[in-house]
Amino acid sequence: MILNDYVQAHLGKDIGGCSDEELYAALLSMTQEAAAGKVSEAGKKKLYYISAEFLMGKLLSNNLINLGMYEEVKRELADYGRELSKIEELEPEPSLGNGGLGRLAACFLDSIATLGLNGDGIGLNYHLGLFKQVFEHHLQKEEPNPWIEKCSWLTKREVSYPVSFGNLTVKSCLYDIAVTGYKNRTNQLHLFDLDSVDDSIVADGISFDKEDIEKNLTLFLYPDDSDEKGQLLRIFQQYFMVSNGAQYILDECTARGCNLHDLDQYAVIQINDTHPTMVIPELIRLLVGRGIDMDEAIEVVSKTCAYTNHTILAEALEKWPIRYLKKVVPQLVPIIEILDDKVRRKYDDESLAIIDREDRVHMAHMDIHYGFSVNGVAYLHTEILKKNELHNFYRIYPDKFNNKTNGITFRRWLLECNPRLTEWIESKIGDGFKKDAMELEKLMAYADDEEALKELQAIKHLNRKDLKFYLKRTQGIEIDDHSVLDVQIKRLHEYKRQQMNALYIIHKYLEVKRGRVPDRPITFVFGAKAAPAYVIAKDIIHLILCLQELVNNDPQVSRYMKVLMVENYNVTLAEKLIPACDVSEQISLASKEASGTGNMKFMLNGAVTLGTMDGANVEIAELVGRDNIYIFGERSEQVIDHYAKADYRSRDYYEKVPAIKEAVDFIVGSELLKIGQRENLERLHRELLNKDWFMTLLDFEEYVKVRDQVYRDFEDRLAWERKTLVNISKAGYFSSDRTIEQYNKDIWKLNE
Ligand code: 26V
Repeated sequence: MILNDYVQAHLGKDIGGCSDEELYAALLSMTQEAAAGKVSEAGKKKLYYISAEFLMGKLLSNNLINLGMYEEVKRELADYGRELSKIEELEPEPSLGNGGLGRLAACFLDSIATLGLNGDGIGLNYHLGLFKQVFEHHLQKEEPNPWIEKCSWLTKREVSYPVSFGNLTVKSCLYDIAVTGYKNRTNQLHLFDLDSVDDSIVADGISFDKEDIEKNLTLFLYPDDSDEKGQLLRIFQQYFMVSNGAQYILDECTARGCNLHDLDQYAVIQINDTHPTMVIPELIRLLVGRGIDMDEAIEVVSKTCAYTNHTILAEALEKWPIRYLKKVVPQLVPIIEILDDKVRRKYDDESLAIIDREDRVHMAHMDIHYGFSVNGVAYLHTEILKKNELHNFYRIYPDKFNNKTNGITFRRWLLECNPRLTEWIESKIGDGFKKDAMELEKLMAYADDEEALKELQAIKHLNRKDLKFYLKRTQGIEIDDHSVLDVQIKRLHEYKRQQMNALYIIHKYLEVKRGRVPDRPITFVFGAKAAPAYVIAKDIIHLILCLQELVNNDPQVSRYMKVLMVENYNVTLAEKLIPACDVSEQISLASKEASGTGNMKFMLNGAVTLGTMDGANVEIAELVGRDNIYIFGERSEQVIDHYAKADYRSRDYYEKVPAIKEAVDFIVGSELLKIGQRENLERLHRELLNKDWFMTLLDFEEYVKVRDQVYRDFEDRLAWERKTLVNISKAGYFSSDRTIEQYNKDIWKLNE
């Protein structure tokens, strides 16, 4: 009776006498106490995973599962007629991330603790998160997303460091979130913050005085950087994160007996994308300040830092004008100049420079020269880095480059979000898969077992019903639980091609209007936030919301198809959508999606992928075989070739293929203009015709063909369920436990 005893002792009453709020607070402190009991200092060397984002998701159920208390707590609550899922709704989702990069960091923390490794996360405590998405007049509007409550997972620590920006010095504070491993140790996520930050300076959506650093520093993740003040603020944030991180690391390592000359034997720092890159010059600066000479400091730091690249999009490879750095972090500039100078002396190749001829500092270049490892996040991505994007670096440092295909934690993305499927798997192959995900392969024994396949189908249907009630309650939209559920959930970006999905919906709408109805109704679901300053991405949201209005309110059509864009897509929504989904849309332009991790979550929960040969889709296709995935579109080499030759003209496709012209022109046709804003729809139409940088129209015809085939195949229910089963049984490779074991073996070398 763990929970009942706990509330008796602390509140003097039993579960039945407590409100949901009291139970939530009790569960929170009870798990925190249990987690604290598993903190361990074991291990001389420690990993520090520095990241601007940690997209943690709600923590209550996750922690209960990892601490082995979940079943018992659920049972105890049920004895009193109470539900854990209702109590869980009281928990706000921490808003500390944007997309895949942040969710990956959260999965990694889970696996690091689960494998018993000595490793903490370092980031920032953004009070108002990324932003809360609300839909108004079919447009995305941004609002603050305050998520920190009195009763929370944050624990304030007695740690503070001075951080200097030119002539402004601030004193930080620190909050920790305990990271529980599955039946193993507890690690920490350290989130630095500033006491003086003031939420009340935010007015009118998410705008605020970008120059009031003491009040705005940790308000938002990725504040708008479309002007100079915004870019300076990003640099303030990045430096604040890494300076605190570096001071913390040096303090901890010294306390463990490190003499700083041997830092690399006590610490390894994983730099998650380029946002934390300034940790390199900052550590060098601190070491020199503690009496180590410059050359040695550079060498020590280079042996301690490793870099992960998460994208090949040029816009995301940060290049800061040196004059910005001079304003915000003048103390780093002479060090960066030395680092650049060393490179220039050694290599007569401008493309390798850290400070380019336009006086911009290439953060990724600093990571590659002054880190000991560079990794991509899926096989194809790493190959493209080596052959194309970072080829000149690969030539001089072939040994630094390595691949670490992403993974996801099965605790959250199977055990927690899909208890029905978990129980079914356990009934078939025992519970070994919970510790060793590769055991899921044993499910292949059921690939031709009609009974088992029908059970699997029934589970999906029950999950669908849960989703139906949830969406009705939270989004006010009714979905048909017998329809095919087709889902695209991810950051909104042109390269991910949500616009191609929308064009298909238009195409389908017009077909239904002409009397060609699908065998079974289809529910098209989207979930995506667009960066506040990304105009076309917001236009794509507008298009989808207008389509939702048009399709769902057309009685002739809505019996056959429905469109739903969920508001404020987040981890919690993903956990509801994924277990209920049939078709997983992974349709990025080949070569552009570094890996994708949503694709892995869908596969694990038995959805079948419709995708291009991009990112980790390539590895999924290899594992499940071509009968169990739907692939379309031009391959990455062809796409890279189109860019090199600049020979893609979207207008050619528009003019050549009538179905493309029809769908594209529908965007500015009278039906949608009645619902939406002319300006947004016309801009999107123009973009598709005149630019289409991510080649939507290139793959559209084949997309339609293959997607229609998907829906036809769905009607052979047993054959479809077999695909589902194959997907689940081959998903073991994508456990983040495997990924982390590889990071540790090849890069971190902890416990050696
Ligand atoms: C994106 C944005 C967009 C909003 C404005 C600020 C900002 C700053 C940085 C970025 C880069 C995001 C990088 C990212 O999330 N990459 C994703 O990383 C995943 C984990 O490795 C991977 O699965 C995805 O393919 C990749 O897109």
